[in-house]
Amino acid sequence: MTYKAIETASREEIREVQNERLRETVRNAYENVEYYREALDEAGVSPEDIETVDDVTTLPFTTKEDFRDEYPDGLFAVDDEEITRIHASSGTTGKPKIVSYTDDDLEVWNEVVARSLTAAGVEPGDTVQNAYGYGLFTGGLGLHYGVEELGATVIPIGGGQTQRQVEMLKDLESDAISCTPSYALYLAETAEEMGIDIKDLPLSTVIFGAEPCTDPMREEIEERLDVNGIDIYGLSEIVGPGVSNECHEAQDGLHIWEDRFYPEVVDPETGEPLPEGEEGELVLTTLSKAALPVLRYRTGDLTTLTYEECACGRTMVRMDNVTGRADDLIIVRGVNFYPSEVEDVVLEFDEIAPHYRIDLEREGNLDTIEITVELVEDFDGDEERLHSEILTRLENVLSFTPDQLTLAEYSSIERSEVGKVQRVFDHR
Ligand code: DLL
Repeated sequence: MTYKAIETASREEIREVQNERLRETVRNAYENVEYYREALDEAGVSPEDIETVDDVTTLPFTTKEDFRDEYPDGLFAVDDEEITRIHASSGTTGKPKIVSYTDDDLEVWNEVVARSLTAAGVEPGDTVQNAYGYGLFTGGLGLHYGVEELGATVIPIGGGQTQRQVEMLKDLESDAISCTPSYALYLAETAEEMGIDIKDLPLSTVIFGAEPCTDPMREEIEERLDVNGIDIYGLSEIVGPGVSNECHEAQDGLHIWEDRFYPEVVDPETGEPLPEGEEGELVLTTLSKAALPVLRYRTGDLTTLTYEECACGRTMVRMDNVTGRADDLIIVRGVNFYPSEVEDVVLEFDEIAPHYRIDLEREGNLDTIEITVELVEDFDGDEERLHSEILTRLENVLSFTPDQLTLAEYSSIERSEVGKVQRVFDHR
């Protein structure tokens, strides 16, 4: 089942819509945003040069630094009176990126979230407990209005209050919960401590996003909660949650709502567009945002695209789930790896809980790395043997030996009840 007919339209039809909306978006950006007027002039591109989406590659990139330089509203294309809502994405450093929406933009956003929920298997009449934080973060209100748009019931509980969340899940018999993947696991742990078997609840779907989640982590969520784990992706600069979503039918990549957001994958180093199927950095162009048109935004997220047919019948391109960002790459003593590689190893061991942290230090001129993992609650095996097994696995996967591997007690790694989990601590 789809929410909108366009989701199964022919590729030609989708392209027609994209062409027209791209032309309109570039015109809006050029005429109403000084930053874009200058950037396009500099690139020698005029809005009239843009005829089809093939011309998108002639446009300059927009980066998160551009958002910061133009703080707070230098990228807005409409007057204040036309703006209905503001959100912001904080990130870890520097000024927040401020984003804005007109009435029409909010309608589009609600619709793409309703499409996403439908893809996740949520139906009108279902109940969705929304455990994303409400406020400037786009997760809370984004999911909230999408659920309402779909005609389902939203429980706006927001982040935190985990025991309460468990009670509500039980008492209100929610069909789905939306939260970060790490929080889904924390919910399972909390339910267990409360003596409630979360698998017995009617909950059938976890719509997780806002953080990377490897396949083994998803399996862990599905198993621990006895649910379908469905990935939702998005970012504030483009709209918020609802840029793309997995379908429950295939659970094989996230359909990008590409009549609204035009995707490319580029080489993160050179910015050169990459062919279908090759991994690179996702670049997105909004196709119908009035308040904040964004041209070729460098998301920093690593993925691949496939236009192959999907079992669900949707014709919209799929992206691989994002397990890392270009800037997540950890470089220690000349060796490069992504945190997701550590996650894959952690999840291989039944004796280890699905929680870990990576600490990077500098001692003199030397970088060191400590990996901390957690034993499961009822561990009663041979710690030394386990330690050496995990170390060997890490060495094989990372091609170097972490300076320290600590097997910590169950529950000793801090859980994040609100917001996004932090697993890498760079003290250098
Ligand atoms: O995290 C929007 C969102 C809310 C998405 C709720 C899904 C659910 P930002 O705070 O602007 O917006 O952060 C965007 O988070 O560039 C990715 O690096 C990461 N991210 C978002 N969704 C996923 C996902 C929201 N499903 C940044 N998998 C993005 C991996 C994700 N990373």
